[in-house]
Amino acid sequence: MVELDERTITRAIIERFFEKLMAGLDVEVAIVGCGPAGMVAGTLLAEAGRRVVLFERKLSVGGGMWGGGMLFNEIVVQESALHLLQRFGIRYRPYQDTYYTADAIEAVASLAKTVVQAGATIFNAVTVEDVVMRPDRIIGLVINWTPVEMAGLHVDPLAIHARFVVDATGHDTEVVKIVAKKVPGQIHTPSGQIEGEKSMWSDRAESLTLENTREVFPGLYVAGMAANATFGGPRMGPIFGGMLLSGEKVAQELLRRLREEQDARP
Ligand code: 48F
Repeated sequence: MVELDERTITRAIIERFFEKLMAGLDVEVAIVGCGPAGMVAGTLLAEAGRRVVLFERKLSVGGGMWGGGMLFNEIVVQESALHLLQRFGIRYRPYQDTYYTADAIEAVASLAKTVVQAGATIFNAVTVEDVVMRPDRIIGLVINWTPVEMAGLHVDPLAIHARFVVDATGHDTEVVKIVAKKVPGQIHTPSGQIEGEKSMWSDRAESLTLENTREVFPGLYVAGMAANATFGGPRMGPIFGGMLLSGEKVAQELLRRLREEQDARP
């Protein structure tokens, strides 16, 4: 019997974590936010063989999905997004017409398991506090430990590079806010500024989420609720099809862009 040694346990954690950190220094896609939109996007990109990292401010992934609606931990998904529930192995039940329900906990757990097993790396308890720009394109992210931010400690951050960044930070649309402040009037919305989220209108919000999932500044895409908050779409409440479909759309767009860049290289 080998006696367990605390130093070996510590070394194992440090070495394995540093492998992830080093591999995450230069990636093809960096996704900010591990809500449903970010985790779907991360999975589809990683499954296609792309180098992807996700940063999540909280210790737990899942964003606004855990609590269903008002802490009733069931989510509603419309028929058009059922293929994604199936792809992630999330069981669902028909309710009526186009409405289906799923257990919110099973949904988050399945998304989290699939994204990591697909090959994406999640860095949790890490906050994205700024972007790296050159000067007309986003080429990376500035990151720090969330506890540093929470404690208000004056500690310089670190940075990573990415060909593309996805703001999947939900209602807060944090990455776009940072960029909009740095280059006033220059983000690709009608006003050049963040349009801001409108009041609840589930039907319109779900279709607009997909329309609004696009590049908002060179190198920066928006997905999920951040897309509607950026382009002035309404909120939708605890129906999650739009979030899943938005993650799928941004992944497809980025796979196309990455392929185009590869083909253009001599
Ligand atoms: O809010 P969230 O779940 O975004 P989503 O994927 O889904 C929205 C729905 O949950 C719900 C809705 C649909 O009915 O409207 O709200 O668009 O997940 C966003 C994640 O981003 C993290 C945050 O902690 C959350 O888990 N996040 C936000 N800002 C940062 C961040 C940041 N600066 N750095 C890292 N993570």
